Amino acid sequence: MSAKESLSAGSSGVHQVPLQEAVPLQIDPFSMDFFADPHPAHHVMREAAPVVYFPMWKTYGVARYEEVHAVLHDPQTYCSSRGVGLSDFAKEKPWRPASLILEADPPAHGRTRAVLSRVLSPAVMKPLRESFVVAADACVDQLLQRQSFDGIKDLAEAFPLSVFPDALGLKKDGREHLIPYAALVFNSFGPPNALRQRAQELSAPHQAYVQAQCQRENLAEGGIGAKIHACADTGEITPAEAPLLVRSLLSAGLDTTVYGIGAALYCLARYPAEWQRLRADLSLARNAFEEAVRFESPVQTFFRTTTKDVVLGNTAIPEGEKVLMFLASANRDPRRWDNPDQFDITRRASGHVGFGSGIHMCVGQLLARLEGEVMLHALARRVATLEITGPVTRAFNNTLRGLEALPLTIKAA
Ligand code: 8QM
Repeated sequence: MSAKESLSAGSSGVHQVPLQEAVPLQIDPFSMDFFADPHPAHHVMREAAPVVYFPMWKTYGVARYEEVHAVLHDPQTYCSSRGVGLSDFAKEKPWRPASLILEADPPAHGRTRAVLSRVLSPAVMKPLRESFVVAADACVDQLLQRQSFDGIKDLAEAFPLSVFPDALGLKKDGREHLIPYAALVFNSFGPPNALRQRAQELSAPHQAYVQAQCQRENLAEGGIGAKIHACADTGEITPAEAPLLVRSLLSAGLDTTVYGIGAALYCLARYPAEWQRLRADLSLARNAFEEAVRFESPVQTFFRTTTKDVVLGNTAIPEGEKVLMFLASANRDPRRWDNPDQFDITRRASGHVGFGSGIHMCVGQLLARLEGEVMLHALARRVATLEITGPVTRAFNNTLRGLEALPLTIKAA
């Protein structure tokens, strides 16, 4: 029996399905051309095979919903503790101390996850809603006065910046570091290309800011940051772990919602019929945001590392290999979705992997959805038309997909 056949035989030795090869692709999924329009390449990857290979970066890849979902739901085989970027922590020192939640596996992951899950729970979200509504209204009010503005800077960034740092309990000083720090984090999941290298070169002041703001004395009483530190008093986490868990929220909690709200705005501006459906039924705001996350997938990719030889999609992957999950491609896989390239705010968007899936699924998803829902609700209530009135420019990042600028003109309802 050949090595291939014996691998596919499984423990029972009954099924003798010959294994496929991971199809090598010359595509660079971290190139500017790819980022400019990833959808044709996603299609090529999905059609090529269930598992593909990128010789350029020595990584396997999965672009169909089924395999992405399977990898996300088997954390024992596809681990996170060796990093969820291209760098393998078993071979390379991480660029910053590893995240205690993102870059951890069970059982260690369960303890830190429980802490962040509690400080971002429905009970904590409930009192935040009212202040978020006030902030969203104020933001929309001000934009209605101006009529023409940048949907990214003046809305997608301005709104989360007006609510998230306060919810965390951050000092007013130095908040301008938050978005550049997040851009650094997300570029750093990628390969050592120009985007990653440039971000790393400019990183020192952003890292110093974040490091300091994670300390207990810099976090306001009553905020989410203080709630994390309080868990060190009960012994659930150590005092040394608390700042690192605050760092996770500073890394993942702001830019992601900026990109998510930016995605929703870009979708609603491009699809006026969907915008009018939202205006006619404000209760669609939450699902409209969800559909925008599916449609644009602000977080495009993540890696896992195999902990053993494994067969996935009838393809053998050896131990110690990186597997790149194309979340954005899974979110538009026609094997899973009807009319995947259609933005439909009434679609059953649940099941998309824009927030991940399984044990690592976004722990801040309630906060993200709250921000998205409240902003879309405020817009749809007050704004009659939403028009793109200038050049749309793209932001380039190894992990995040979104816009640099979105010139908009709005008219009051
Ligand atoms: C991405 O530092 C962290 O724990 C962390 C960083 C980035 C993310 C998540 C967690 C997925 C949003």
